[in-house]
Amino acid sequence: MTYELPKLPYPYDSLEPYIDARTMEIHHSKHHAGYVNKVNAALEAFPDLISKPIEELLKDLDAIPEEIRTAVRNTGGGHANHVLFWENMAPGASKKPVGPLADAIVDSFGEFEAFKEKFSATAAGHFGSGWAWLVIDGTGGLKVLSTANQDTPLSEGMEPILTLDVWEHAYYLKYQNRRPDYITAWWNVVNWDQVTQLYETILG
Ligand code: MN3
Repeated sequence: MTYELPKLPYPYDSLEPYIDARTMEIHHSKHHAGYVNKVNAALEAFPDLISKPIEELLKDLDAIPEEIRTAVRNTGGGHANHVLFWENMAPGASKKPVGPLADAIVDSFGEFEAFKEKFSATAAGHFGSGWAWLVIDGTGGLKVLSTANQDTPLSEGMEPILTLDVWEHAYYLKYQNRRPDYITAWWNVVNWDQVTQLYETILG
């Protein structure tokens, strides 16, 4: 048993003009596929580990044998983070959360626009490669934060529901050094139906 690269739930060109088809194709079929291949290689001799969902391994990195812990953190994180990132987007999706998630965002950030500003500033201000996140923290509240490289909030006891890849490979072909323009464009393809559903599933 090995981890597999999931098919995208939409065609590579369907997030145009916000995210270009060439970037999507390389990002999914080369970068994400590379993480899947590498985490499979790292876990080849550990069938008891690879039989578990990748999220489960990332939630307890201390339980991973030391010789493969960094590989699982980096390449397993790379796999899990991209899975969420693809699911978080869709062409023509609803532009705002509704229901309990919409209420929780207002409770935590004051209003939806204030949340967007905080998330965008966090993504723009993150130094180097990494990810911006909206997470459910240990108390059930919402938080915005960023992580470096392929680190995931799962490893810190939090449940991510929305993420944005701010590695240069995610935007450089179209936006070059203009990461803030990529972030502004990305909001147009966030799939709030999926984020809302994930929020409700996690909080049960
Ligand atoms: Mn990426």
